[in-house]
Amino acid sequence: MFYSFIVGTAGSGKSLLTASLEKWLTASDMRVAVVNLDPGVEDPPYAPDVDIREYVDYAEVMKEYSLGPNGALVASLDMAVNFANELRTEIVDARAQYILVDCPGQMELFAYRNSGPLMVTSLKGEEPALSIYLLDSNIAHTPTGYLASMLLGVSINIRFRLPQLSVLSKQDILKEDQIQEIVDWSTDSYLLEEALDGSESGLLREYSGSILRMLEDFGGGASVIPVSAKQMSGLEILYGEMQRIFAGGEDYVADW
Ligand SMILES: Nc1nc2c(ncn2[C@@H]2O[C@H](COP(=O)(O)OP(=O)(O)OP(=O)(O)O)[C@@H](O)[C@H]2O)c(=O)[nH]1
Ligand SMILES: [Mg+2]
Repeated sequence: MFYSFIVGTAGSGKSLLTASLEKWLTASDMRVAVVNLDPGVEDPPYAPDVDIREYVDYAEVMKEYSLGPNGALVASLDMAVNFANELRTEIVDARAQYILVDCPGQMELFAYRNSGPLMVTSLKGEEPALSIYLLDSNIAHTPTGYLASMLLGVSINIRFRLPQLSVLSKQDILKEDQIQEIVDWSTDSYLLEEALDGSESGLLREYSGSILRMLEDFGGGASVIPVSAKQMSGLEILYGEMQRIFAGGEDYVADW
């Protein structure tokens, strides 16, 4: 069993990528199980094999504890951790090769609360796992947007302690040369420095430079993988990278 946790900012395309990846893997004769970990989702674009909504009622939590949407999500996840064993049993019973886990929209809450990483650890057990971190093309097409997205990716990496792939989601909304530019930023920090020079100045430019160097120290340099879940493009390359990690047992996590 290979676990892939799909994470990214709200609306970055996690659920649709989960659906498209399931389709792609199934069409390639692989057995896939999809896990919905988002208590608040109403109508995901796939039929979940395992669903957190069977264990916690987000609307009920919101009402009973008089919480807003984010507070209710936090509370629902905290409660759901009590059912991690049941979820895990369901996943194992699905007898799939690939387990795709669609994570909650408010990834910040999911990753920063203890319940998020605890859930990840409980679900995967000792099985090989990775996270697929989505950088939304809507945000990552500017140098500072790209930098901020990568920074968030590092936060996730620190918390999940899993090998991590960075995916540029919704590539279909960008032009070919824009996509190439972002891919180049990911593999050559000098080009990102240049782009920052062209778009920022003063203190903001200085801070951006510091963040960039920090990212480099953290072990940047792996290319982002452009995909479009809408057009089903880039999935073959994403799969190749997943395979490389699963087969090679590579560890992308910094040695703390
Ligand atoms: N153009 C384009 N739009 C996309 C793509 N993937 C997702 N979207 C759109 O982006 C919006 C959000 O997609 P979701 O898959 O729900 O994103 P999410 O990250 O699961 O969202 P939350 O769970 O609410 O955080 C929807 O309107 C999708 O149709 C894509 O590859 N291309
Ligand atoms: Mg979603």
